[in-house]
Order: sequence, then structure tokens, then C-alpha cells
Amino acid sequence: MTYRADDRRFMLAAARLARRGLGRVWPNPSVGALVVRQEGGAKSIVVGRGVTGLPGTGHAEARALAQAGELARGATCYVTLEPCSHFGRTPPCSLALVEAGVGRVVIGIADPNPRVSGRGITILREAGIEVVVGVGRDVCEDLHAGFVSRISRHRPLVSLKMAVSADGGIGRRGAEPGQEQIHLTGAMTNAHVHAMRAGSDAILIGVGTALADDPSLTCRLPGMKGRSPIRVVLDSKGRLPLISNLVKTAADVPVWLVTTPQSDPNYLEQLIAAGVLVIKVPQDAVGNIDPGVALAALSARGITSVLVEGGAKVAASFEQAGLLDRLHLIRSAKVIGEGRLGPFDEISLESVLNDPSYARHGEGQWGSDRFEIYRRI
Ligand code: AOF
Ligand code: ZN
Repeated sequence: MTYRADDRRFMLAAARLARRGLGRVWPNPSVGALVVRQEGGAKSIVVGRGVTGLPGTGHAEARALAQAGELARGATCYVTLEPCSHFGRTPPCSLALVEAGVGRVVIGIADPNPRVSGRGITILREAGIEVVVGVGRDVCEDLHAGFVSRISRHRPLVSLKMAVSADGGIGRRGAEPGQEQIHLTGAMTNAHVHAMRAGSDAILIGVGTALADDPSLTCRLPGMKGRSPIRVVLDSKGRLPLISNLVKTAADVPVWLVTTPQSDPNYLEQLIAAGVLVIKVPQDAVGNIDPGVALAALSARGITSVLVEGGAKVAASFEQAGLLDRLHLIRSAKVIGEGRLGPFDEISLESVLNDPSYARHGEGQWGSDRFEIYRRI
């Protein structure tokens, strides 16, 4: 098994390509593949590129091989996830690579899917193809974190996005329903938030946020319309108004309401008629929705990544259950003052950030807003 100087560079290029598909191809992983020919001397040329299509429309390797055609013979295929070995919605990619006559396959990470898990690598090796595994592993683990989480933990990867004021608030107590909350972040942050939404399979809020802010939670970035994720509302008692922006747009962008048997079945029927998908889960001892139960229900429907967008009660329940994998904290220079609400309800932001189970993973500046990214370790 030999590494070549260019291996990491090509794997990172495949991963970059694949990133564009995040949020669109669930329950599948967004895989990236490149077919590269080594010409005379040290010159390498990319002859095929592929990303996983919408479910059923083709895997990354098959697309890259189709583009490469005869040029795939003797070439190297870089692929972020182990090529599949099963006849699923499409024929196995490992066989397609054998048939195309590639000489070498460089893989980012093995596929944890029990239908594959090493069998793709075995098929390639048994056909005499040189296989290298683990090139760009860090980047590919990050790229496929949602898919791996769903397969191995039966829950999606959970990221929390939260904007706090300079005095540590996320909003004002007692804001009337529909009354404009103070807008904390600038245009550059908003663009990043929309991109974050587009790269997630689902966005999740509590019904309190829906009642207070009436958000639509769609991705409205220019060029990214149609990239809105599933909008999930945790609503134990079925209070999401029929006239809310979420319900009004449910026919265009799906709304999934996670609720419990406490909801009025007649009202749920009206929400269903308005295009909402109602998911009933058992309530916990105090009548709330257990966040772990909600995540399991989303995972069962194919969701691999969730962006939690509010509010404080939902953030606190996910934090307390140890279910936040990533925190995206945006610190605005604006001040809210009296009556401000903390980001984690009763739990202080400092105690969350000082929790040794999180490590700071990145930081920077978007316009006048600072951002910090933390990851559960
Ligand atoms: C690959 N290349 O681009 C992807 C793979 O339902 P199917 O038939 O599309 O199979 C989905 C499974 O295939 C998925 O769970 C994962 O194990 C693998 N995804 N494999 O070789 C790809 N998307
Ligand atoms: Zn495949």
C-alpha cells in the first residue's frame, strides 16, 4: 500500500465537491469521487468527477466513471467513502470500478453501513486493485459525520446555532407574539447561517420560538433557493398555528411536527390537511418531548443532520441530554439590556462553554459579529 504525494490533495478536492451535496441527498451520504490519470512525468489529470445524486439517481463513483469513460482504465479513483458492495437502488460501485479497469482506489473512510462495511474494499482487492484507506480521514470523517452518526448512533448529528448579544442574551422576555425581536446579527453572519441551513438535512425549533417569532426558516440565499431543509417543530401539545409562516409554506418546504398524544387529534388533522407531516412520539414523565426520542424519530425517517435554531428551552434540553455535537456561537456587539433571555434558559452560557466535553474548534469574524465553533469531544 503506497501513498503518493498528490493523494491528500485529490481527496480534499473530492471532499470539497461532496460538501455541496450535504443537506440534499439524505438518507445517503454525500460522497465525492474523482478519477485521476497519471500521465507521463508527474502530471496528473482529472478525467471524471462525481457527487452522489438524489436518492436513486446514482452514486459518486458511477458518475465519475461515466464521465471518464475509457480514460478510467489504469487510473486512480479518489473517493471520500468506501465504494458500496450491495445492489441497492443502484448497482455496486466497487464492481463498477473493477469493470472500468481502474488501477488504484484511494478511500477516505470505510462505510459503516452494515450492507457494506469492508466488503467494498474486499471486492476491489480481490480484483487485484491497489486500495489505500484513510487518506484525508479527518476531512472525510467531518464530511460524513451526519451519515456515520445516523448509522452508528441511530440519531442525526446535532449542531446548535445561537446568536448572543454582548450582554449574553438571545432575545427579550415578554416580547409579544409576532413582535419583532431585536435582530442581533449582521448581513455576513446571516449569509453564513443560510449556508449552514442549506447544508443541513433539517432545522429544528421549539413551538415557543414559532409562536414568538413566526419564522419561516427557509434558505433564501441568492442561488440557494430550493435548498431549504426540512423544518422540524417540537410541539408536545400541538400549538403550531395554522396561520404561521411555517404552516403557510408547508406545501413548498416540508414541515414536520413532532408531538405527543396530548395534542388534539382534530387539530392535528387540520395541520395534516395543510401539508404538515405529524410525527407522534410518547411524552416524557412531565409531558415534554425527550430530545433523544425526537432525534431517533428523525433518524428513522432518514435525517442525518439537524441544525437546532431555538429557543432557550430546546437548547437547554438538548444540552442537558448531552446531545449537542457542535455549537456555533455568534457573538454580536449589540446590547439587549433589561429583560434579556439567556441562551440556555436556566443554564449559563459560561458553564456550557467551560464543560470539558466541548473543545473549541474554530473562531473568526463575520462583519461586526464574532463566531466561535465548539465540538463535543
Ligand atoms: C457509494 N457511493 O455515492 C454513496 C454510497 O440506497 P442506495 O442503493 O443508494 O445505497 C445507499 C447506501 O450506499 C448508503 O447507505 C451508503 O452505505 C452507500 N452510499 N456509496 O459507493 C456513493 N452515496
Ligand atoms: Zn455505490
